[in-house]
Amino acid sequence: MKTVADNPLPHEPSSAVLFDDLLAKILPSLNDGRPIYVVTHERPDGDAIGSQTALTRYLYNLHLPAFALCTDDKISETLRSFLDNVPQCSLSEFTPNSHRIAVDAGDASRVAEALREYPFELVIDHHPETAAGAVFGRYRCIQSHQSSACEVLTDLLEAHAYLFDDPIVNDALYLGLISDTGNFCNTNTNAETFRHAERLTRAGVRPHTMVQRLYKSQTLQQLRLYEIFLSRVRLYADGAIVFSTLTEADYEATGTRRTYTEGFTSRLLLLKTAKIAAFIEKTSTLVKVSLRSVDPAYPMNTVAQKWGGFGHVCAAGFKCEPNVFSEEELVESLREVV
Ligand SMILES: [Mn+2]
Repeated sequence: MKTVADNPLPHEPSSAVLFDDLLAKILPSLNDGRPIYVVTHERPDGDAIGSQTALTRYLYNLHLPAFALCTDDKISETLRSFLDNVPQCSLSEFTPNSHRIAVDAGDASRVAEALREYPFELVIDHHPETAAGAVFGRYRCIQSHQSSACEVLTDLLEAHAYLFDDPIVNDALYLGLISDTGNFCNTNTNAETFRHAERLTRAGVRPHTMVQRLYKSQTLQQLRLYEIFLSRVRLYADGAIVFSTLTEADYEATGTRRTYTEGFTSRLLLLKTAKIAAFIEKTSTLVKVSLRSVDPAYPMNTVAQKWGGFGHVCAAGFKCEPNVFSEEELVESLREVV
């Protein structure tokens, strides 16, 4: 029987909540007229926008004043096309006299800085639990064995008798599934993932249309950026470790933005010899590294942790200041696990 972690306030009793009862338990308390903000992580990906859109729309359908609180406006046009189906508001419109729910973001450091001081009532995530995460949110619905926040959310909605009758909710849930599983190719893809995909497909989601919408949307500028990305490929450990780098100047030269690099890291793993891929993005103030591996035998989260980052076994990352980053040290850390 799945349960949900409960972090009661000091004056409130703790009450174990069964996963299947979570929405029934929490929805009445959200129905007091205050806005309900659904928040996701910064630099949101398909699962972040998918879970944010699906939950906001679901609450909206229940006539609750739910809004997707958009804290990072640099999202791709494709993801924007999903989000634009639900009521939204920006950080400048945020009021603390509200309810807050986080999706695909299990600890405070994942959400916008301006929101970290406010308590969240519900957290829905699939990232491995961290010490910082354990105290974030009253009800913590963390299912780290599941592929995506959208998969967790699909189960929650199904347990609450959602009839899968709203194409906007269904498409958004499917968006998260295909984004985080790399269209059912990554190691987090399993029978449960397909069961959820089947449920959504039977309800009317068109897999072909969704893939076209998500992946067949590249501009010439993006292809040019990818060309630069490929020209920078470097190999270590006999080709088992593949690196590439982009800088601010590359985005400027091609007229692109950092959001245009979705999926780049995984594509480095197409190389026959590749076991680990590292994508390094450099700006004058920040280095951001995305790590991917082909197999859980090469744990990327342990490497990311060394640098203050986190993530899943096969997909993790970290950020640091340029003066503390050393590519040689990163190569050494990766050699230890390959
Ligand atoms: Mn996710």
